[in-house]
Amino acid sequence: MWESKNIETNTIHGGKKSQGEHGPLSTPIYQTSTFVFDDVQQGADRFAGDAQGHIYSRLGNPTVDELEARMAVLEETEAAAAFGSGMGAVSAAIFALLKAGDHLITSHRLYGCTFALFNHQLPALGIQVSFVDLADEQAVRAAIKPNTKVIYGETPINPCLTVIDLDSIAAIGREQGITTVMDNTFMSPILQRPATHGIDLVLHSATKYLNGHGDVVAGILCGSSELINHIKMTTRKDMGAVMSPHDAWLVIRGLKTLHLRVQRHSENAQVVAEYLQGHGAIEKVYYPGLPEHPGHRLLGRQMRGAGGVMAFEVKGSFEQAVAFINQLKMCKRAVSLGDAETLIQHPASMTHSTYEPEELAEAGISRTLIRLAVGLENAEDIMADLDQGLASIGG
Ligand code: 4LM
Repeated sequence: MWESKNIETNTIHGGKKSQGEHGPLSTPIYQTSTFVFDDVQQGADRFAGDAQGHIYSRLGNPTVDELEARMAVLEETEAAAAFGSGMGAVSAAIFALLKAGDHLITSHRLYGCTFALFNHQLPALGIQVSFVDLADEQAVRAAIKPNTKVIYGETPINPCLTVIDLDSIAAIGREQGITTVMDNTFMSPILQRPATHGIDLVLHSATKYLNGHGDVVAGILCGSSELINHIKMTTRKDMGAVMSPHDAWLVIRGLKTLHLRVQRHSENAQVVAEYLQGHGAIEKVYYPGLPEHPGHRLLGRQMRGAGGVMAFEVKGSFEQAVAFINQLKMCKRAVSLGDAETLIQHPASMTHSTYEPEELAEAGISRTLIRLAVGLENAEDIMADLDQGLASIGG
């Protein structure tokens, strides 16, 4: 295995193993459910953990192993575990770390399904949850109880791009013996590596930037070998949200261009955010690349760029916001983000429809809020499409 001090090189070579007698450049897809034992003893030794070697693809697969090794290099952690979706990774982490009677501190600002898991499923299983502003260190400290086991956040947060200070959350976790988990989906390891700030577990919806081509649903967790092995041998093995070898291969392929794609997504988004901010039909733009955004101060310290996602509010009614989205010709009306195509969606009725109206208000998601995941097209074309859409509603 070969590793560089430069992440651009590591997206291509980091964690890559030599591939047997034929020496293929591309990682082989081990499209197999099970692995053959020489004899019963060998099988028994593998099950007992006394011998190396694969058993069954829910427990591990060479193509998936390679993606995990590559992600561990990129996130600068000892190990990684791959899952069949980002939510598979969230639930595997949470159920491995929390049991009935334990307490979770999180934010009321989260991706909609993560919020639904924390707000509905966990309390039903006897796990206590406090929703606080994770950007407010005093609020986090005040929420800690003797049974607090996990602090879970996203940064920047979906969809309003609130930025959480990683150093502050990691310090609280270390000091209080609480495991910290951070969803790094919006940044990718190109722009932010939470483990280097002391966060214990880094999470990705690999569906997004890591894969980058809109053709896979996948998730990743990165952390210490101890934590990752625990998750692999408990919730991943027994709940079974595993990644398929073919999907792992597609994500590995995506990683090779991650640094180029993320750089272009960020450059395009900066231009588009500035354009929208200067447009008379726009009420407000939420993007950490704009100096007015409260998270802007953490650019450079924890983020190497502001990423490709922004949200904005149009002036006027909900109906006008909807008419604008419907008027777009090139930008695609779709949830998800991190793809080559610019994607636009309405959080209150789509990604965050799991929130009740008062919960939406608390999370800062108005009915006129629109999320834009800027793609890799020429920024002029993206702005021209937005421009004709805004003109159609009188902007
Ligand atoms: C979306 N998001 O926003 P899977 N963490 C974050 C996410 O944005 C998502 C997940 C986890 C969107 C999906 C429709 C910050 C998903 C969950 O979708 O399970 O891979 O990831 O548009």
